[in-house]
This record gives sequence, C-alpha cells and structure tokens, in this order.
Amino acid sequence: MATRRVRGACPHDCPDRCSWIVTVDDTGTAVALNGNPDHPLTAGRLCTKVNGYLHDRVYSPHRITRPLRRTGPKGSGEFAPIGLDEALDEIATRLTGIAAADGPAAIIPFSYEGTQGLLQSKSMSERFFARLGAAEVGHTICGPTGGAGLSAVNGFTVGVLPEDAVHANLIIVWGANPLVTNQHLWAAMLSARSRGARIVVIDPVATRTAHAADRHLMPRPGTDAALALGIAHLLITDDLVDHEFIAAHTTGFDELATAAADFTPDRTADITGIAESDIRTLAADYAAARPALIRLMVGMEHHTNGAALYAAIAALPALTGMWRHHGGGIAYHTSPLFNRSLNLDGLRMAHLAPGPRRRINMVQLGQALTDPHSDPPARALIVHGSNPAVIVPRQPLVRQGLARDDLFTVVHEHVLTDTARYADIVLPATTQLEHLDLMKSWGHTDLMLNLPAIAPPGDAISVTDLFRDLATRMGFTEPCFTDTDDDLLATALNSAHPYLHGITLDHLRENGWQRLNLRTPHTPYAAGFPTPDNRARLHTAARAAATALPPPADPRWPLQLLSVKGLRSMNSTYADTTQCARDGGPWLDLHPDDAAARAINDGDPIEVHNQHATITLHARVSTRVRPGVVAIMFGTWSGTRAGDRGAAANLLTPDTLTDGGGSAFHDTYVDVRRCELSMQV
Ligand SMILES: Nc1nc2c(c(=O)[nH]1)N[C@H]1C(S)=C(S)[C@@H](COP(=O)(O)OP(=O)(O)OC[C@H]3O[C@@H](n4cnc5c(=O)[nH]c(N)nc54)[C@H](O)[C@@H]3O)O[C@H]1N2
Ligand SMILES: Nc1nc2c(c(=O)[nH]1)N[C@H]1C(S)=C(S)[C@@H](COP(=O)(O)OP(=O)(O)OC[C@H]3O[C@@H](n4cnc5c(=O)[nH]c(N)nc54)[C@H](O)[C@@H]3O)O[C@H]1N2
Ligand code: SF4
Ligand SMILES: [Mo]
Repeated sequence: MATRRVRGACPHDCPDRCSWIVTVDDTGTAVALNGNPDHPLTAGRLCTKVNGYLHDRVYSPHRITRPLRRTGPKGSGEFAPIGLDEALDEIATRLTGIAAADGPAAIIPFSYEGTQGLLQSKSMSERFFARLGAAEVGHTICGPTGGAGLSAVNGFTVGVLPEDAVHANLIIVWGANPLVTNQHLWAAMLSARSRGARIVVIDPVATRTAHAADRHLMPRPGTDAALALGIAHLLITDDLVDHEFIAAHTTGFDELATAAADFTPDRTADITGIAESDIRTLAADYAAARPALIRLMVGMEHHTNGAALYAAIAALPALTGMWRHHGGGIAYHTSPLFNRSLNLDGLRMAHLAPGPRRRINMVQLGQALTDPHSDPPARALIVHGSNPAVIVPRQPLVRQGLARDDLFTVVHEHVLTDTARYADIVLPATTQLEHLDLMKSWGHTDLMLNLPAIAPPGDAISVTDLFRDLATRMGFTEPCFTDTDDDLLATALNSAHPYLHGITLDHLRENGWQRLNLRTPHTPYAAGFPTPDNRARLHTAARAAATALPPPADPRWPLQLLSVKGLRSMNSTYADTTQCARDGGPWLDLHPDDAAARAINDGDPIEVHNQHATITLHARVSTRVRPGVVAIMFGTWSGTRAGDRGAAANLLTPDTLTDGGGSAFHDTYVDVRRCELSMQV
C-alpha cells in the first residue's frame, strides 16, 4: 500500500518540541507517528506520552467528533449530539446577547498551552476576543515568575541555549526534573557527562533525575534563595569571584556582599536543611568548574518568593564570570527569542479591542467566576486548549464557578475532560495531525512547521476555523477575519528581525524545521547584559534575602505539599489514558518519620486534607521526600471516567500569587491521616 510521510511537530507544552513524521496510507489514515531522525534534538525519538498519540487521541474511541449540548446538570457529563451549524449559531447568539446586556467584559476566554501552535493558540482566537472586547486572561501560571527573577538581574531571561549543556563540565539542575520533563535535553546532559561533566540536582524530591545524577541535595522547599546567598557568601569570603567581570559588567556588588554576609554556611544549613559540608563542596565545585551551567525550569517558581529564588540564583554566574564561557551561565526558556523575532503582534492584532480590556489573572479564575460583585460578573466562559477544572489552583472555587447555571460555558476539546463536563456546549477540536501550525520552542531554537496530515474526523474544527466562523456569525466585518491559515503563517514570518534571516517557508515545508539565525558560539552576556547600563543588577539578587526564610509553620497543616509533573502525562493531558494508570497510584510520597508519627504504612489508603479540601489516595512511604514535605503527581482528573481517582492536586492548592504574579502552587500546607475506607482503584 502506498504511503506518504508528512512532517510536523509535537504541539505539547514541552521544551523539547520534537519534530515528527506522520505516515499516512492511501485511505488517508495515519498509520505511524515517529520522531524525526534528522532533527538533532529529537534524534528519531518521541516520548512515552506521545508515542500513543494516534490511539490515545487521534483515533481514540473517547474522542469527541460531534458538537454536544448539555442535557444533565453541570459536571454530570450528560450530553446529546447536535449539528455544528446549530452549535455555532447558539454560541454566536448567546455571546451577542451577553455582550449587549452585561458588556463584553462579562465574557471570559480561557485558553492555555494544550497546543503551543501559534496559529491555533495565538491568532484568530485572540483577534476575535480583542474585537469583541472580552476580558483578557493573563497567562501567568507557567514561566513569568522565574523569568521576572532572572530578568530583574540580567535584563533578559534566555541566557545559555539549553543545548549548550554539552559544553559544560558541571551542570546544576536546580529545581527541575529533565529526565521526566525535558527528556531530549537530558540526553545532551548525559553526553556532557560522558565527556567528564558532573551533574548535581537540587530538589526537595528524589526525582528520577536526582537518582540518575552524580549528587543530589535536598533543600527545604522555597529556601533556594538562602542557598544561593550562602554560596555567594562562600564565593566572596574565599575570594573565588571574578573581580574583573564584576567590575566591568555588574552593579550592586556591595549590596549583594552585605546581604550574603548573613548567610554563613552554618546559618544557610539551618535554613535550607542541607549539610554545611555539602554547601561548601557545592560552592567550591561551582567556582572551579569552567564552565558551570545552571539549568532552571518552572517547578521551583511556584512559591510566593518564586521570583526572588531565581534572582538570587542569577547572581552566581555573574559573580564568577561564568557567562564568559560557551555553555556557562544559566539556561532558561528560549521562547523569548521567537517572541521578539516573529510577527506575533500581526497574528494577535490586540489593537482590534474597542478600549482597555478587563484583566483577569488565570491563577484566580475561581474568584473571577464566583465574585458576584465583579463588574460585570462573569456570564460566559469560552475554553480552548486548557483544562482549568484540573490545572488552576483552588479547584473547589473554580468548580463552584463552573457549576453556575447562569454561566454560559463552551469548551473546545478532544476528549471529555473535567472542564468539558461542565460545558453547555462542547465543540470537537482538531488534533495536531489535522491542522496547519507554526511552532516556536521553549527548549531549543528551531522554528517548526506542522503540516496537516489527515482530514479532521466528523465535525472536528480547528481553533482558527472556529473563531473565523464565529466572527462572521457575529457580524465582524474586518478583513483580518477572512485570513486563511496560510495567510496567518505568512503574517507570522513577516518580520525583518535578523534571527529570521534565511528562514523560508519553502525550507520549513521541505525540512519541517529551521534554526533561528543566532550567532555561534552563543555566549549571550560575555560582554555585558541587556540592561540600560549593560550591567547585571546584583542589588536585585540581594533583595532576595528578605524572603529567604520559610514562612512560620502552621501547626494545623505541618506538611508542605509539592505537586510535580508526571512521566506519562502532559499536565492534565493523557491523565485519562490506560498508560497513565500503569504506574498505579496516584500516590502521596511521605517520609518514613512523618508516616510513623501518623501510624501510616507504605501503601495505606490515606486522606490528605487542609482548609480547601480532603482527597483520598495511597501513601508511598520512602525517603523520596524530606521530612515535612509530601509530594503528589499533578494532572490527575477528579471526574468519574476510567482512570480518574478523585485525587487532583489542585483541590488542595491556594490561589495565592507569587512575587511574579504566578501561582504559588507549592505554598500548600496539609496534614495526612490513615483512612479506613477501602479505595476503589
Ligand atoms: N512528562 C512531562 N513533561 C512535562 C510536563 C508534564 O506534565 N509531564 N509539563 C511540561 C511543563 S508545562 C512544564 S512547565 C515543565 C516543568 O518542568 P520542571 O520544572 O522540570 O517540572 P516540575 O515537576 O514542575 O518541577 C521540577 C522540580 O521542582 C522541584 N521543586 C519544587 N519546589 C522547589 C524548591 O523550592 N526548590 C527546589 N530546588 N526545587 C523545587 C520539584 O520537587 C520538582 O521535582 O515540564 C514540561 N514537561
Ligand atoms: N498543582 C499544580 N498545578 C499546575 C502545575 C503544577 O506543577 N502543579 N503546573 C502548571 C503548569 S506549569 C502549566 S503549563 C499548566 C498547564 O495547563 P494547560 O495548558 O491547561 O494543560 P493541559 O492540562 O495539558 O490542558 C490542555 C488541554 O488542551 C486540549 N488541547 C490540546 N490540543 C488542543 C487543540 O488543538 N485545540 C483545543 N481546543 N484543545 C486542545 C487538551 O486536550 C487538554 O485538555 O498547569 C499548571 N498547573
Ligand atoms: S511531549 Fe516533549 S518529548 Fe514528548 S514528543 Fe512532545 S516535545 Fe517530544
Ligand atoms: Mo508549564
């Protein structure tokens, strides 16, 4: 049978942004999905999560292929199929009515990173809601907090390109779990190790990455600023700093030295729970390495002092002049390189808004949906590319909002997620195999093109088609609403930015990806920083001292809950699949001391409770966590479908904001008790 091969890219919110090849047979069926062997980072391999994309999503029996209208109470998951035309008409009529009666700010669009394609997530939908004057939901939940801390010191967030980890001879994986969350970069770290590099992990949880590393330090959560200042203290007192680099390229050294003076090794050990000798060894190894790379990701930012943690860490490569060396410094997200070079403004057209828009922080969606005094109160919620009933903190409040009968809710989805169960109308969405898209990456520097490989099943509709259609039905006559996906693609690439020099649509179509035109070797701050005076602001790092101590313990909730990413799920995506259930669980990791104090044995059913909720799951008793810390996998649904265990982490998390405006998911305090109930597994 004749087959054709179509190039594309994984849509997930994953730094690896794999390049893939879809094999399609002559009936138009996708028969294989493989990693592109020619893409350097992908190296021919996708991951556990996405290897099953064809049967778990594209051809899943659970896939939604027809629009559905709710027939039972909200959340019950009772729906009846309706026609696409009827569904879209009803949505247009309801939105027009709500905008007229309550003002367009009563309409809340909620989308996030289900697909990171620029067309599917940041073009027609954004134009539509801007033109409507709907509320605007700030995308704060992942990344901006860490970015705020890094740019407060360095003026920019990107730093070292992650792939340059191969040039480092010490890699500090600080609050990240790349063996699970950034697997293809982990391979690059292993190749650095095969050339003699050492890998140190700093994480309160003994993750898979920690087990595979050369050393693992387990700080108390949220005390990494103290650890960084403690290292700065030793670098300064032992005269291991790069005086020339500090004089030429930084300001605020004296303030930093004053702040660090308080973080003597014994006090730092007290605050962080890391042995003094380990802190000394880490500082000495760091100073001696040429170069050392610090890999930061996202998990560590989810504390009230999240930005301060990143700022304090940012001081270390500036103090040691690590940025002089190829592969030395800090590696964080690469997406700002694409954001500044692609024509995203042309895609989004924010200027279509009739006036200033109401801003809602996505972390506090629960408040936005339930506050009767907000002006105007929320009347409609339009969700695509996200599952807020699972991923947003303080779920009890979010679900109270979703359960409102007077909140007109539309969810555009592949499967009946927890959020979709609350919808008035569910619309079937196309998968990455069925639409065109242009993808940036946040873990490498290749721009990717995703070509449609197969026809959408049933009534499945892409995000761009959906909002193009709704624009027409609502009488928006601006010509931008007739742009085709090819027009949008051309718009995104219509930029004279030097990073895009040499990038052509023809090459992207032929090859699937093309690297941004960046200078090599990439030593971004070797000769100064992108701040107004070209100097790193060490005084900003010094300010982290003010929040370096953990908050006083509350005796009612003595255990700190960390909710971390799972190996077989992508945020809440795939939590419904059988492969996800394969590991058993969900589990709560609990230290043997904390378990003994509560007469809990390994495998016991337990209740985890705090002021927000009580959830039931099993204890996994081990030294995987520090005493005083418990950990749960984030992403589990709490609906009633197979695979759901009613143990979603965000039932327990508060909607407190970080110092960077993000979600302080990890500032969650709980207690645990054995429960006698037999669990349904
Ligand atoms: N398999 C898989 N891959 C994914 C995802 C997924 O869900 N599954 N999600 C993707 C997304 S959206 C993101 S943002 C990334 C996230 O990628 P990571 O940031 O690597 O993942 P997390 O599990 O959120 O957090 C990493 C680690 O931070 C630790 N941590 C928490 N608090 C502290 C602290 O105070 N100090 C220190 N030192 N460490 C701390 C946690 O224990 C955790 O092990 O992964 C992406 N890749
Ligand atoms: N407790 C706790 N909570 C967390 C985190 C944590 O570590 N702990 N991590 C946070 C982080 S870092 C992140 S990034 C967020 C992730 O939050 P989200 O980006 O909302 O993540 P997902 O759960 O993957 O939900 C994406 C949904 O989009 C759908 N989707 C996929 N492709 C398409 C498409 O083309 N069209 C449409 N219409 N839909 C599509 C998927 O089926 C899926 O249900 O969660 C945050 N929440
Ligand atoms: S989720 Fe990440 S590792 Fe898996 S295929 Fe997608 S980009 Fe690659
Ligand atoms: Mo994320």
